[in-house]
Formats: sequence, structure tokens, C-alpha cells
Amino acid sequence: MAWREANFDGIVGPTHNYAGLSYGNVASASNKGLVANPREGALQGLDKAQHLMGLGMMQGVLPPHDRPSLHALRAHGFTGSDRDMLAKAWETSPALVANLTSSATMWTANAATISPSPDTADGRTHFTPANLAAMYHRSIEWPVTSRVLKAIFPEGERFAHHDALEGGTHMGDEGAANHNRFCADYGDEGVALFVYGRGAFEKADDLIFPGRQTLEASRAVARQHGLSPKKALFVRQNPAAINAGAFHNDVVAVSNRNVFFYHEDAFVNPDQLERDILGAIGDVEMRFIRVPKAHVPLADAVKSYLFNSQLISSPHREGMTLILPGEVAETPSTKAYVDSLIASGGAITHADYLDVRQSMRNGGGPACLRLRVALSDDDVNGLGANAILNAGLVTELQAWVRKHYRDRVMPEDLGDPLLMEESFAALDDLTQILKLGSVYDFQN
Ligand code: SUG
Repeated sequence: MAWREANFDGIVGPTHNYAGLSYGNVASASNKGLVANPREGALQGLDKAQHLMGLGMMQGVLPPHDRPSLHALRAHGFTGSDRDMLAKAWETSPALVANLTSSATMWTANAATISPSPDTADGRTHFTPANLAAMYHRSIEWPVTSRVLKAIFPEGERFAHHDALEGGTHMGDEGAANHNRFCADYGDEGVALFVYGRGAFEKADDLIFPGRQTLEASRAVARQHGLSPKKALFVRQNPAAINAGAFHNDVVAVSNRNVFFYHEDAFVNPDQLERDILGAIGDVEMRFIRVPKAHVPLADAVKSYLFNSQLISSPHREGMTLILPGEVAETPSTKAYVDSLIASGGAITHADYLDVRQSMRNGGGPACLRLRVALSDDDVNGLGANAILNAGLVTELQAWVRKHYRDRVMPEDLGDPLLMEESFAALDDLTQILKLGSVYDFQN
């Protein structure tokens, strides 16, 4: 039976904007107040998806969420029509409305942690949507995420869904962005590496910025997915990396199969980590590519998002391909590093640069925009909805974006009832296109 890795990209939403909501995310904070172009953002994302399809990859999409969140407005005690609630909330607190209108669901690396069937005790693929408790604007994502994932991966014989972890920031979980899976082939049992920022019950005096993920949260996910204790590793992110702006581990590390590409400062003790991975994986020949800070300073890694690339095995190419943001080509140290990496003739043989600038300005590179899942042929046959792209569906989605999206949104526009109504109309259409059913509150 054939296995492949599928990428599910989050579609940039119609309310995409730069409100500077994420403390500890350097790009989000420094681009606060810029004019955003949601239309361009969504088209850039679809171009990336199309590029991966061109490389023979299975590519899916996950829809934006309904924003502003009516569910959250009601939970804040606002009443009346959708327009009434928005007007009253805007009058009371534009900051609250900005939190409830963020398009952050585009970064689907934070949607969930997924353990594919070869790794789990019951032989099903397990999904835990991330509670994203560290940031209010993201903590409201998981119920809709869970509905969407259940529509695409129906609960039953093949797929198992859990609720997000309870426990607030003590059990902060940021999903696949802090999770790597090593294996020889996608269908083999893999080793899961969970990366956390702090312990749930200790004060992390060494952190300036939030350590969003806790060890206890990572352990709970591994436990409920039924991973073998010998195949699940837990390592703390280097506090220096968090303090330099690596708010998720995927800002300083990325893996694919047996290759682990990471910055020397991503972990406090990388030698020990490599030994632990080798101990857990057994016979597989691991390839560690540890990038020295003498070649790429941590600040350049964070600024360019070198490690927030996708590392993929294209069936059309020998060796692996890095899908990098254009910013890596514009940063001298990272450009030189990638050039020398490709020239060295190792495991990574190609580097493709793509423009995802609308997302990058909020701290989201190519890897943030995708949720990956290893799927067998049988899993693919068991999928629901219509979220796997083909050329026709890409064209339809591009036309859908052009029809519904604005090319200019500022934080001051978020109280505009027309923006809300345009967005809901767009998402209503999208659920038809993707055959998702009624996943949004405004549809019920
Ligand atoms: O959670 N930015 C996101 C970026 C997430 C990137 N994901 C990964 N690294 N996997 C975050 O900080 C900014 C939103 C704003 O400021 O409006 C934001 O939420």
C-alpha cells in the first residue's frame, strides 16, 4: 500500500489584517497597523498550493473561520442582531473586535497535532485540535477547526478525533508547529518529537516571551493518541530561541522523514537530542543538518524564516526540496547557507522560493500555512468533503477569492458591518465548494 504526506494549507481569510496581536511574534508586533491585502494573501497561498501540486504532492485546503466570531461576541454578553453585536463591541473595545476578527486560522500548522495510524495503539490516525490557549485571538479557533477536520477525516474506523486539551495556559498546546515525526517511509512507525517551552506548573524565569506550549500538554497529546512511550520524545525549546522570537519550534527547525534541519540554538543540548532520536528510531539512518550560528545568526533565522520552510519529498525529484519564503533569498546569510547546502549534494537537493509575504508579515511562513498528515491509499479513499485540490478546484477557489475578497483591510476597518457580511457570504459559498456542511455558527 502506498503512503504519502499530504499538506492541508489554511486559506488566508477575508479579514486578514495586521493588528499586532501576538506578543513574542516579532513580525506581528513590528508590522502592526500596516495595510493588509487579503485578496493578495489568499492568492499567494493558492499559488503555493499549486506549486506543490506541480511537484506531485497531494495538496488539500482548510477554510478560514467565520470572523468576527459571533459565538465569542455572544459569550462576551453582546446581544441582538449580528450587526448590533458588532456595533456594540466596536464601541466598547476595538481591541476585542480585532481579537475576534483575526484571520489567524490560516496558520494551520497550529490547527492540530496529528499522529498517523502506524504510530498509534489502535491503528487509527488521531487528531487533537490545539487549544492555542496562549493567545486569546487563537484560543477561539479549535471548535470550528475540529468540525472541519471531522468533515474531512470522518470519525470511525480510520480516524479518531479528540477535543482540545482543557486547562487553559497551563495546558497550552500549539499543535503541529511544535511536533516533528521521523521515519524512513511515511507508512513506517515513526518517532514523535514534541517540543515545549515550559513546564505547566513551574515559573519559567528564563523566558521573556511566552512559552506557549507546556510539557504536560505535549505528554497528554501523546498519551491520548496512544503513542508508544519508546517512540515519543519530549524536549524543551531553547529559552534563547523563544526570547529571540521563535514563538513556535517550527521557526527554528523542520523535518521530513529521516532528515532534521535545525538551528544550533533551537535546543539547549542538540548532541543529546540527536542521541535520543537515534536511540528511539532504531535502524533508520537519520540525517541531521544542524545549522551553525556562525553561518546563520539566530536573528537572521527568525527574520528570514529559513526553518519555517516546508521540507518535502517530491515524487518528481531526487532528494528533498525546501519550499522557502522569498525573504530567505533576500537575507545574505540565509541565501549563502541555502546555496552551499544545495551545492553540498546531501539529502536536500532543491530550494524553491515562494512569495507568501502577506502571511509572513504576521509571522507565518510556508510551514505555518500547512498542516501535514501521512495518509495511506485506504485513508485517502476514506476522506470526506472536497478539500483535496485539483487544477479545476484551484481555478474555482481563485475565482472565489477574486469575487469576495477586499484588497485593503486596516485594523480600523474591523468594525465595518459590511466586511463581516461580505466575509460570511464568502464562507457560505466556500462551504458549498468544499462540501463541508454547516461548520460555522452563522450557518446554524
Ligand atoms: O500565532 N500570528 C500567528 C502566527 C502563527 C505562525 N505559525 C507557526 N509558526 N506555525 C501567531 O502568532 C498574528 C495575528 C495578528 O497580529 O493579527 C498571529 O496570530
